[in-house]
Amino acid sequence: MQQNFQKAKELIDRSYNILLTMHERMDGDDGGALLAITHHLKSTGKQAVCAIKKGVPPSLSFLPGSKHVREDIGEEEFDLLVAFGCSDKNRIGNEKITGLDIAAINIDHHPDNTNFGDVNLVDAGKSSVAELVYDFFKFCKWQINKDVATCLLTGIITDTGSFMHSNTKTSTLQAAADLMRQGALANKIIKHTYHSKSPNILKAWGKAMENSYYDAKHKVIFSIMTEDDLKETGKLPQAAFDGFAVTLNSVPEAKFAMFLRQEGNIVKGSLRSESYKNVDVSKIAKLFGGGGHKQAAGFSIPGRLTRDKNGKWKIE
Ligand SMILES: [Mn+2]
Repeated sequence: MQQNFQKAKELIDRSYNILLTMHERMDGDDGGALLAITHHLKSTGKQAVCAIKKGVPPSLSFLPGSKHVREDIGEEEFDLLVAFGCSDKNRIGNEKITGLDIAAINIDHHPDNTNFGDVNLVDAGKSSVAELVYDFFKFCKWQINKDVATCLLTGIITDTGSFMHSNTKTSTLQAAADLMRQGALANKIIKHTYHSKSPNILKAWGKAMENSYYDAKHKVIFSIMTEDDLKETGKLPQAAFDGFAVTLNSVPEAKFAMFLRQEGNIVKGSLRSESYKNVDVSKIAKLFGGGGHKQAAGFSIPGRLTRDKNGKWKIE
């Protein structure tokens, strides 16, 4: 990794117009890492443009620098692309960006990353892209100010479930402690990312809890939110169910948790498990065209959740 860090640093050092991007629907980890590097680039006088399909969700608008994130690029020219959390280039979801003929740095911690970059900073052993980018800052001896620290700690906190998941290693806690020393406030980040739900979202979670079902034969806990269920809850923000699959995954006997919900004409699936359960949920997600990590994965497929006359769920 040190060699790749060196190559990435050299590429950044000799570039001036840098485009930073990630997969659509910014999350705390890739988004935090992207903004942290943006802060550094701007502090050195470089042009840094952040373009993310569908922009910043309200839960992450507290991140310093988030108001500069755009949903698309214009006619400007770039000499370097930095992509965060994309296992392959198409996950960027913007043909204008994927079609650019410029050098690319690919930063990720998905085990199925295709190493599409000219330089790849990919380590599936890291808790988060943010922890990897923290190591990169340290390698480059770049200054970690309060804004950078807040962005990186947000990535670590959101990807470790506030240090509750098994990906929390001693290196993760050491990085988090150092980021707090630089001024990042863990309690404030946790408040923004986990403990701010509208009454409507709480009701929707209640409905999703009520719909949960434990299949004792296959040892799976699942829940389904149909269009009808969602009608009752009213219009919800996109991130309304973030974290629900983690809560569903509280049953010790269940090998994994699966949460399916209708979102327009798409069925979204979230899967969670734990290391001691020895299930690779990313393999299940892959069957449906999705992906992710061993213990946290997801997919989206076009279709509609329906129930047949025997009470069996289907996606039509
Ligand atoms: Mn991540």
